[in-house]
Amino acid sequence: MGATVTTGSTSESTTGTAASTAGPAATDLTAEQQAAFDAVVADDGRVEPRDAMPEAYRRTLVRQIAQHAHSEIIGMQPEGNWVTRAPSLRRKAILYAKVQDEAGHGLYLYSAAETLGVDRADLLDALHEGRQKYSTIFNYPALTWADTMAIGWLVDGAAIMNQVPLSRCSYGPYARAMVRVCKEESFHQRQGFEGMTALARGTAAQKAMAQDALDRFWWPSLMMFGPPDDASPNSARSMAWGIKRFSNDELRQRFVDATVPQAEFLGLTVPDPDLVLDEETGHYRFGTPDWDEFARVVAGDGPCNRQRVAFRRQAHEDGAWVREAAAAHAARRAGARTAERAAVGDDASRVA
Ligand code: FAQ
Repeated sequence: MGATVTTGSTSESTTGTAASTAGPAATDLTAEQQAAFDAVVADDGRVEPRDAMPEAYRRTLVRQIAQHAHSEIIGMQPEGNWVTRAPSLRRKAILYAKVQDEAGHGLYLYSAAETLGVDRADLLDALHEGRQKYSTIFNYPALTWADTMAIGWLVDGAAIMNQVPLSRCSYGPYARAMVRVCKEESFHQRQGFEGMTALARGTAAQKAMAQDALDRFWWPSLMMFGPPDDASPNSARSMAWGIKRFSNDELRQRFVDATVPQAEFLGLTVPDPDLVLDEETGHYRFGTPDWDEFARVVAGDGPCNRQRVAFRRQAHEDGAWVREAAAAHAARRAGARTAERAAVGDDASRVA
């Protein structure tokens, strides 16, 4: 915990400053290194772990990738809650696979973060101690089966809208991790939409359940894209660095444009009295999310924040024996391999 890592010319505590946004100015590189970095970004190339990069760029990536990884594993909880109560064996098998996929996404992302010189154990400590964030959406409860389907449709739908551009992010390991993640999220979104379709075409009670889920998940889904552009401290710099390709508001608009027709297809009503299609632009105009609520949930005061973090901490503690066993097994295998190599060396010298 609190390990100090050295990356390039600077060192920092991975549990402390890695979680904060502001880094030193981009002048911590030599002029030649800075020019090489700028050229890669300008040519839409990929920065790789071995390349020199500004410390502020590295910190921004650690912050974003860690928050993204935390979101994936905390995001297993609302739907995981329904695995034992799925309405059929088919739905249960699909949901189980989806929740496992989210764990896998967390693993790719922690691995991508580790290429930036941080340790995943420190990142998990930062999550458990509330020093790093995860997406606000996962602090809302999945109260009904329809909520689980709405999460697939809306939350995975929003995740794809945000993450497809990230597969062109300037940092190679993050961009490559996004390719498989997006393919899997795409399946998740379709299973959610298919499940919502079954409910919307079902009994009156099932349709009402689907509408209720849309009512509760619509606005929190719009908040997933982050604060409005004029209140987003990181966007301008992240876009200049090619980490983000579109602003928070641009992606939010794309999500609304793509999702409203889907709600109409389902015969459901989007809970926004201001929603209207602007015939001239072809885009929907929509109301303002409750940014005070967003700030409260980010600050730890959402409906399920405490429960989510407490459950995650408990799961981590309960899994300690697995990590210890895996480490002991790896150490024993490494020892066996060393002994084997030594024995081969002895034989070779006898033959000679
Ligand atoms: N929740 O200046 P910006 C998924 C923070 S994965 C909490 O605009 P930025 C899969 C932000 O971090 C969902 N915090 O920041 C799944 C920053 O914090 P700071 C997660 C938020 O980074 C589906 C501050 O506010 N996806 O759903 C949120 O440029 C189903 C100022 O904001 C990702 O993480 C929020 N919603 O843009 C799993 C994608 N929004 O500086 C299970 C990668 C903002 O104090 C089931 N991340 N903040 O540390 C991104 O694209 C960006 O980080 C944004 C925010 C767009 C989220």
